[in-house]
Amino acid sequence: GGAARDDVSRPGGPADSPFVRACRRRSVPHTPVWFMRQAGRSLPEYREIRANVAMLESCRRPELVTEITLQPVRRHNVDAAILFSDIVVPVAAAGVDLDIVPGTGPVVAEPVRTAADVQRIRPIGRDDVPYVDEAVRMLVKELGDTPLIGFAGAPFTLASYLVEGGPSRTHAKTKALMYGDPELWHALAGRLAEMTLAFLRVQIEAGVSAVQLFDSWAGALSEADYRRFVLPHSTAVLAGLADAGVPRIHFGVGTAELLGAMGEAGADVVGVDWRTPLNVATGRIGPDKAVQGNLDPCLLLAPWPVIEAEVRRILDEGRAAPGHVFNLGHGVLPETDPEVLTRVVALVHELSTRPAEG
Ligand code: 1CP
Repeated sequence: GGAARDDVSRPGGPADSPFVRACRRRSVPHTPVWFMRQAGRSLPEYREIRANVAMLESCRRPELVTEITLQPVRRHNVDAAILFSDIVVPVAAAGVDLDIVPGTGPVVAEPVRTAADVQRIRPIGRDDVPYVDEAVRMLVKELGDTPLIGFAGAPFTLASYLVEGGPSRTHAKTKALMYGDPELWHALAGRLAEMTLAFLRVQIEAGVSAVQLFDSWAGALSEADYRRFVLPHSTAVLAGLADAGVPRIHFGVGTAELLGAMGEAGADVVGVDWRTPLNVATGRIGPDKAVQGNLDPCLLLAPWPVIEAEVRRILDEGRAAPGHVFNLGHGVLPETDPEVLTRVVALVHELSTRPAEG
């Protein structure tokens, strides 16, 4: 509704935060920073609260989602919160029988093979994910001026779990379906795009300040295949949110060759992993989009002086972009010392603080 949007657009509010301003390529008091998987197993308070609750179950309890989402914000002074959830939450809500297995990840009981399997993936709306709507509303109140990022999995990455039946290194079954039966592939990806668009709209209606579309495994494809099999569907999601009023971040791993195409899908911000320096990435993405990244999560296990030098390098390379959101190149590893994350936030803020304008 208009009232809610007006409220969050107030000066100093989440829509005017350094994070959202950087996404929109506006001036910022400091480079904003958050971490993919900032909520999770690196935090003892997370391990404690999750001890007796299964992953999917925890995503369906708004009070628990709120507490887990706030944990890294309290601890690290990050510039944004990300909703605690998983990319398969809307897929389960659409009627697919799946579970998140500890130590493995999402496992699908009956992998998608036929047009009938695709038909069984039901359209979703707010009433299918009331716990997400409720958690976002609670969080927006609790977070005050700190923006909340909503997210979803992109059609290719979701399709990979559905076709493989679980995590995969090669995505061989997914590619076999894509190359062998393009019509079925497009039916599946099209349906997942509709689901994802609806799911992100629920989060935006409930008040998130930005959305991130995770196409974590898109880097498995050549640019030509990405453009043919994936880009139209990711575009349906991101370009479909052009009127939604919040910045759209599009992220994948190993996507050096895809950065330009991923930006074309309708992103305001393109996520970059550690393999591509941010100045090189900006050359590929173009001057009209911000970048997010790109510290190697493994570097957080190195001695502090090594981390400090890398943070400096990334901030320097990020100056080539019209907007930079500092992040890792992929998610926080569970063995990361959380105190190192807190120090990185402080260092990014200190090194990037600019004198006030005017
Ligand atoms: O029991 C547990 O604790 C399971 C571990 C776990 C957690 C903490 C999983 C299973 N998902 C999550 C939360 C989660 N998933 C978040 C948390 C929010 C935050 O960042 O703080 C997010 C953003 C996701 C999204 C997600 N899930 C992605 C995209 C991001 C990425 O890392 O690339 C993907 C690919 C998944 C699938 C998934 N879910 C869980 C695992 C272990 C995996 C990966 C499995 C694989 O390797 O394929």
